Amino acid sequence: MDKQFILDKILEYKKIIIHMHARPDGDCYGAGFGLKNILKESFPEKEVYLVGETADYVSFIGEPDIIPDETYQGALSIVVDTATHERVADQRYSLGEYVIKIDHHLPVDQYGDYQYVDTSRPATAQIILEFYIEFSNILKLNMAAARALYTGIITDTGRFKYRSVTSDTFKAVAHLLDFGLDFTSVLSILDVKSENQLKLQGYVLQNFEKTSNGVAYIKMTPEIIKKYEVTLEEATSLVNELSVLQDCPVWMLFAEYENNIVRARLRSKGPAIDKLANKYDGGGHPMACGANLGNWESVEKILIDADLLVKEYKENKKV
Ligand SMILES: [Mn+2]
Repeated sequence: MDKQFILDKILEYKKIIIHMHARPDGDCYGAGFGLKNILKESFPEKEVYLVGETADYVSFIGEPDIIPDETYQGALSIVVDTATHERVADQRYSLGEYVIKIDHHLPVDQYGDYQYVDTSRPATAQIILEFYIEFSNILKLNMAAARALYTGIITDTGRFKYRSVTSDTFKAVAHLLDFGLDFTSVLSILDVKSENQLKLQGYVLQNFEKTSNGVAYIKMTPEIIKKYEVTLEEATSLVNELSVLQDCPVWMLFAEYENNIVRARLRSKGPAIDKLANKYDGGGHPMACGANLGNWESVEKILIDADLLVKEYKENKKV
């Protein structure tokens, strides 16, 4: 992996199109808009676009561009924060003349011409920030980029709480504060919840269930989402409400996505859960994964497997 190689490719191309994953999260937006703003600030003569889906709760960072197919001619495509080819939000990324993947998820498939994957980084936004720091003699930061990168890092680290955070995370973020970023203004936007979201949070706290060995879970059915008038993203972001429950080192949230496909968000502060996620057509990080269950019946199956995982974990801890 070579950051210099990526810089050389950026310098070589006049047109750069950045791509994100479907249902973008804060890190995906942060890394994407962070990179876009750094490139626009550094190279005003280049055409730099970011395409993909919108995400309301981080829309303060920016809005994706809408571009015709022709724009891809002779362009460099850079896909951020996306482990697999299918997850790229706009499949036209492959129309680019050269494709670079920049990511921090465990590599599942190696799409693109060049892959920069660093799983030691808690956020792709941190990789982008470190890219800027390494070449700050050539690259320029602006406030839009600083806000985006900070958002990416704090959302993917749960406000610097996850195990994946290292001293490098703080060293990188220190550059944003030195630049003059008012980080409290970012936090105050991210922490705002609508009345409906807050009430749904109450619903989760009142209605979660748990398995006999300690897997906490909540089923976010379409009926509930409709009743509380929240978006799917708002509803599923509540998974970590269950992170504080005593004796439950693994917790999950189940929800129905497009075409009635049921997916799970899996989280752990005990046993690694990525192999469990792999078994259910999913993956991610050892402590945070997604899985495709297909239907509500499969929820019971993954709960049985997860319960066994927690049982073994607790038994091993006693020894
Ligand atoms: Mn990420």
